[in-house]
Amino acid sequence: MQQTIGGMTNSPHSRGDNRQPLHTSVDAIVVGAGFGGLYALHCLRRMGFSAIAFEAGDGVGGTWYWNRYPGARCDVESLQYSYSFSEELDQEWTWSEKYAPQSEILAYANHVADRFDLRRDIRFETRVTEATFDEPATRWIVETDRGDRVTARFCLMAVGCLSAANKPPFDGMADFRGPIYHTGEWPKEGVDFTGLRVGVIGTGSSAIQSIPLIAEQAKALTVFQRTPNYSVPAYNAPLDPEHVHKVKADYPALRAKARSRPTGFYFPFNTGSALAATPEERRRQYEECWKRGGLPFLGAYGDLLFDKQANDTIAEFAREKIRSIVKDPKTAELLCPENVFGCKRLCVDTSYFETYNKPHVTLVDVSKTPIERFTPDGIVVAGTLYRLDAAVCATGFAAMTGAYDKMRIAGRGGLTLAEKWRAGPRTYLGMASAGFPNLFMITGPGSPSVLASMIQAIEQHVDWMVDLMAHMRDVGARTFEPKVEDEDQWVAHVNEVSQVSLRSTCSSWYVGANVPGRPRVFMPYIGGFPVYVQKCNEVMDSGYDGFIFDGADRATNAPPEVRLTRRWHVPLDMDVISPAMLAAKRVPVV
Ligand code: N01
Repeated sequence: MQQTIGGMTNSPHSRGDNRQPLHTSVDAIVVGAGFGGLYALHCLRRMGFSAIAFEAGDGVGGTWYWNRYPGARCDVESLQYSYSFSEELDQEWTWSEKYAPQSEILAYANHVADRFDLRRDIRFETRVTEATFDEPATRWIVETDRGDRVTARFCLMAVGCLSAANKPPFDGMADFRGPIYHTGEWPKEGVDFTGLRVGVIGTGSSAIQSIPLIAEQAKALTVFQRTPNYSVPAYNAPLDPEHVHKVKADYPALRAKARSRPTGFYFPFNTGSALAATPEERRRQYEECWKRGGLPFLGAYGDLLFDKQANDTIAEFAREKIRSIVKDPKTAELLCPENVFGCKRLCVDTSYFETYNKPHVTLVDVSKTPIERFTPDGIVVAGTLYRLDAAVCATGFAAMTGAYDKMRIAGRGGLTLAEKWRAGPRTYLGMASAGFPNLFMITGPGSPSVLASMIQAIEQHVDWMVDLMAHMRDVGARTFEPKVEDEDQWVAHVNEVSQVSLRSTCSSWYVGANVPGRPRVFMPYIGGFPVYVQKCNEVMDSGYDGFIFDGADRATNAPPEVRLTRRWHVPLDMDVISPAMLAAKRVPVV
């Protein structure tokens, strides 16, 4: 049985090495060695910058290192959920399933680290505690919990959007006799629930993926649900080698198509209106899309996330599916969400709703009577004790900004990022924040990030950032940072575009509503990936409009040399521009 610390099992990613603290200086420090950090190291090295990455885990992979819970897998098809920067890498790696499991994605991250020889620049089991901008020296001083003190001209935050676990402090947790796990910090050696009474708190993506597998092992499973979620079947299966061969025969074509889609990945998308279709046509379309499964179900019509009436039609269809699967009508009703379909991040499952037909699985509604407390023997809700041997908090993350909150980041005049972002994150293009010179945020708040395919979003950011660094070297600039007025305009624009989408209307982690006390601001940029990429290209081509350069000995407003960013200068696929993209381009939404 795991040891519990403060009521929550401390993830056993212990320190193996005894290295000496680093006291050195480099061109760039990268915080995190997930997909963002790995690609940043690769590009920095390619462009001749020296760099060191610090990583809290004892291996690479970030999200895919920490989220080892049963059933964890991607929900963007594997053939697209991968780096696109290397044609050789695309050709040599072969995914086994439509949606790869966590272990395979982690193996891929390790393969990338080895293939591009990235490990030698990573210091593992090391958490960055402070990053302070030394104004006279115009350098960042980065300190870690291992006593490292490294200075660098640039700091690239590759800390992830969903990496700071949300651990609600339920009363009595420390008294609970069994282990308490968090899905986002799953023990490396796995967990065997055989013969145990298990409780799962939460019904988001992590819970929906893990519940069916936990139920296969547990003697009894109790799920504590605050808000039901919509979920579409994954229809996961081994990949057909013929299909893989066809994709590999022209991988760049698939990558180009993906880049021009609002989500940054390719799937069939119908721009028509759900309301213009007859009820029979709609049903046919929904049934057809349901059979394809996964997130592309949301592409059934173009107005589903923009018109409440249109959304009602897909929401009712999804509720009917739940009622047709779950045999007990009371449980089925509890599992039926009432909110906007796709407002919270849509889940993708394998046998989630079917699991509630098993006699040893119980659903407990905690929407009106919250979890009261843990006792040594289990969890109490509305005066009833649910006896448990182990508990799983599938309670998500302090999204988008949580990982930044874990460090003390001090910019000009000692202002900390936490102070600056008290009322919500403020960035220009989701990449940089005024007052924090030479600090990049990979997939930061205000960029498409979680609303696009993450790996594509990471690559576009890193390419753009490293090109900016190379430009500064070209012109002899010491620092860059956004102008306050451009940042203000971008923050207002991100907010304005979000209002167009029904996604801004519910209590999701997109708006920080899942963690009490966080400001309620729609954090990712919802204008669509190509619109955003085009904006970044325009800013770059104009000589970095909206940024101030300091110390340049040559003109900084001349168009910079386009290096890594060349592959992002692609034409938009106008057929699939969504209403949010039209709003982003300030075209009336129809
Ligand atoms: O977290 P969540 P997640 N008492 O925030 C509940 C990505 N991801 O880890 O909805 C009781 O979605 C909370 O209830 P409510 C994906 O982007 C991707 O599941 O706030 N319950 C909710 O039910 C995803 O969206 C994959 O009312 C409490 C749950 O805990 C994101 O990560 C797989 C509570 C948290 O759900 C986050 O997903 C997994 C409390 N005090 C994750 N506090 C893929 O498929 C919270 N909850 C790729």
